[in-house]
Amino acid sequence: MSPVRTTCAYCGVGCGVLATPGEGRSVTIAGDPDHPANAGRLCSKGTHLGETVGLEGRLLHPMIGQRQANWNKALDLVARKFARTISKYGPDSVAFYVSGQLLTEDYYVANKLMKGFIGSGNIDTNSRLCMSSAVAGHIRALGEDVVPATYDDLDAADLIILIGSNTAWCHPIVYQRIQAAREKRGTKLVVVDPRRTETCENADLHIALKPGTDIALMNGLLAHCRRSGVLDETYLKRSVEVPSNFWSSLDNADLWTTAKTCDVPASDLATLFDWFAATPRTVTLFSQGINQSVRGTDQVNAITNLHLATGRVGKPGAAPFSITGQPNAMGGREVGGLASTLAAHMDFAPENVERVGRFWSAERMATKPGLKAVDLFRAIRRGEIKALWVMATNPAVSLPDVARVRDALGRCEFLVVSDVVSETDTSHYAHVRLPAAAWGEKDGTVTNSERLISRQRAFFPLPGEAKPDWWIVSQVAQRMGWHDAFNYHHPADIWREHARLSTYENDGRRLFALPGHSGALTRTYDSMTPFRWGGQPFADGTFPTSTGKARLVTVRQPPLEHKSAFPLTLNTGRYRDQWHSMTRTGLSPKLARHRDEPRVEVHPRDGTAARLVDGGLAKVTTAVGESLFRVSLVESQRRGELFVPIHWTDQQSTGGRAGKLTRPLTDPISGQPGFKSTPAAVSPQPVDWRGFLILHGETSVRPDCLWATRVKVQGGTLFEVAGLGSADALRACLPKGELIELSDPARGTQRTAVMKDGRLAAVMFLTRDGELPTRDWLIERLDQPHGYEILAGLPAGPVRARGTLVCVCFDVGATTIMDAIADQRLTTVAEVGTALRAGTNCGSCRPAIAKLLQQVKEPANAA
Ligand SMILES: Nc1nc2c(c(=O)[nH]1)N[C@H]1C(S)=C(S)[C@@H](COP(=O)(O)OP(=O)(O)OC[C@H]3O[C@@H](n4cnc5c(=O)[nH]c(N)nc54)[C@H](O)[C@@H]3O)O[C@H]1N2
Ligand SMILES: Nc1nc2c(c(=O)[nH]1)N[C@H]1C(S)=C(S)[C@@H](COP(=O)(O)OP(=O)(O)OC[C@H]3O[C@@H](n4cnc5c(=O)[nH]c(N)nc54)[C@H](O)[C@@H]3O)O[C@H]1N2
Ligand code: SF4
Ligand SMILES: [Mo]
Repeated sequence: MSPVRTTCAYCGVGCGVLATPGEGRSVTIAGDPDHPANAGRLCSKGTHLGETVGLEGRLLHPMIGQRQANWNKALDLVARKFARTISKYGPDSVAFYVSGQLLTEDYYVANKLMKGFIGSGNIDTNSRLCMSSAVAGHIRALGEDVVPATYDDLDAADLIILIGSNTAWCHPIVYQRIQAAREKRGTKLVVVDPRRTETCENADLHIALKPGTDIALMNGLLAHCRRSGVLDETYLKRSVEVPSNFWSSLDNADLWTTAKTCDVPASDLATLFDWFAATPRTVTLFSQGINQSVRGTDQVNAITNLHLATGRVGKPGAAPFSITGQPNAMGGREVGGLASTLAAHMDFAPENVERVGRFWSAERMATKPGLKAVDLFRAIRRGEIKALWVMATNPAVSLPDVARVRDALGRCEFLVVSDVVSETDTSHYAHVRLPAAAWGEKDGTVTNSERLISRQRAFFPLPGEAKPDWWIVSQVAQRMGWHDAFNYHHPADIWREHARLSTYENDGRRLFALPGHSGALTRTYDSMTPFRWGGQPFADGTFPTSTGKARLVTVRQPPLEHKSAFPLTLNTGRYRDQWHSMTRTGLSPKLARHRDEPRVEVHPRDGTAARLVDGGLAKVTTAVGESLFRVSLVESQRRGELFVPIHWTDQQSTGGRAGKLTRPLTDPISGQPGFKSTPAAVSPQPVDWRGFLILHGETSVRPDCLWATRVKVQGGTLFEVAGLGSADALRACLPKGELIELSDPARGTQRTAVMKDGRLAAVMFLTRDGELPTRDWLIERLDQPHGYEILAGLPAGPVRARGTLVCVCFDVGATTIMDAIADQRLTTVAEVGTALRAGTNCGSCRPAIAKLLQQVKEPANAA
């Protein structure tokens, strides 16, 4: 079969993918060389998409409670319950909570139903947790939520500042593009992040600022530009409104004060200041370290201030650049899927409500913004919102303070969840579960970080009774009585309407517009090639505000929180090879091995002070909850700070739960939660025993003990376990078969293997204070014939563990790489690639290899 051109399921880089379906549900994945976002490259997650498209765990039929139902019944029930709730309690008693992982067409229909026909603004999205500070910052500064940059600007820049972004892990193909620019034109790269992430490995400067001091940094930088005479006075006069107190608010922002507030060496800061002042072609790229803060909007404006005042916007290689997280975060913004926006980049101004109402022939337009995510779940908990429909997001994991969110979900009178997988922490509470079409089965458009619209295309038939999200929502709308307004037969019908609304009574004041698409034939839609809307925005120095000018916004660095019972600051974020709540990446044995357990990263000196042991367990506690993590003592953390990943859920683990720890505190303007900064404490968690289980094939067992994390491995499942008291209960996890056992009471070691028809079906190795072998050899032995020798856990000859997995494409570990560097005197990432192939496929691990090279070179500074 010839390859189908589609777009990656994951991040906002929006890479083009060539998918060639094979037998059954198999597919061969390659980067699309003709796609402008990636020119054929894919990162580790994109490369391994083929491992994640099986039907394991999929929701394939509508479910009412635990009973399978047909579509008719399920849709009727949803329509009836929503209609009844609305007629009894009014439109604001219902809500949708949707996602940047919906396609634009899905999003458009959901937004139209809620805001035009149900008549409430209560549709919010997980983009509230992700981009809403950028949206609010753009509207304040530029007049419209238009990202003023593209990836081409990264190619054309002489200085790139990555602030609050772990680009090497979260937007790897953009990171590779930045590295290419460094090689080609010597672009300087600065990373501003409290952690020394792998993004810093190939950077010219790392500013490890104290978290939450970004405003001080940006204001210091702007004050320096002013002193150095690099403000663009002509541009300021012509194109920017400046509040009267603006310049005086920067009076104290000298180098020394800034260095002190940010807790960074003044010499490093001086370097950054000089580079910035001297480099007109500067891009400042930011993401969650800026957005996810209780002062996120001000932080975004601190960045836009800097660019506006120096005239570095609307020109090649010069712009503030909010990089988006999800594949269609931008499409959601374009349709207006946030509770605070209406549709097609219009807000709730009365003339917009009237205009959109006319366009939709809407029966009952919402006239004011709805509740933002955190407030929405508060209202559900208070019983004010009685019916909720969740689509393509997992709020029981990803909202702050999930204990309260779960309480709200449990109290909700009617909860509908549309998802592709059957069991999620959220769907656990659902009254109705609706099976949605997944990536590879659904059809529509997505917009990436740089306003580039691409098609996602189906290459598999719909499995079971799964249906596209747009179809599900339209069916419910029709059954609620709005047949004509939701009579769509193909995503192209919705696309044309979306395009028509974007140009409807638009005299150019709304930059978001898709001229030429409202009449697109379905055939043309199907063969659509990627295109960007908006061109080079703001190139003429005018902005979509009432005066035509952009705005500087006075922003001040507030004092940081004073903590007593919780002396540390907890930061949360992402791992390179996992995606959010792991419903997809968790299915790939290769991706799972990069980090197979949730770790709390702690500076070694803080670790010692708290009596933590590297590789042991620790409990992280905050004002709202606690959770266990595996300890990782690393110099890459600043002192006083902890970092934990966001990916683990009830489905994979008893611990490692970031969502239990974060508080529901939000930015007053955007409503985005401050996920990156929670006062916390950490203490060691003693255990009586620890070990692992490896089971062949698929399994639904859940070990019942203090610590149990599961990961998919080649041919089976690996559980890391630890506990208190007796470990006997774990035996219930073993399958039936012939047991071979070995025990060493002196060390409290118990090793058990289960054979089925002479082949290895399971192993369980537990110990109190003995050694445990590496898991890899045992994993490879699954389903092989074995005898007692399996209980050694190692082959008979000499072995070398490969260490933590670095290159998932070629299965190369850190120890193997370090040995090769030392033995073969390798000095560059390319030489390591030639020797071991590591880093030569997707390239996501190249920063990690660079870090290992550095460690071999400077063992004293090794992390
Ligand atoms: N591998 C992978 N990639 C992903 C995702 C994924 O789940 N996995 N998710 C996607 C999504 S939806 C998103 S939103 C993006 C997120 O992409 P990123 O924003 O790059 O990812 P995060 O790890 O959330 O956080 C970024 C960095 O902010 C830093 N930070 C914390 N506090 C501060 C601070 O006060 N100031 C500054 N300057 N920095 C701070 C953190 O230390 C962290 O390294 O990634 C996308 N890409
Ligand atoms: N502490 C902390 N919390 C965070 C963050 C953080 O940095 N720190 N980051 C926040 C950010 S930026 C984000 S974006 C969120 C992400 O958080 P979530 O959106 O909750 O995470 P996902 O796991 O991506 O959830 C997507 C769900 O949709 C399902 N799904 C996938 N495709 C489809 C589809 O086509 N249709 C339907 N109906 N369902 C589908 C998946 O199976 C999965 O259950 O987490 C936020 N939470
Ligand atoms: S960078 Fe990776 S995860 Fe993001 S779109 Fe490209 S291939 Fe997919
Ligand atoms: Mo996100």
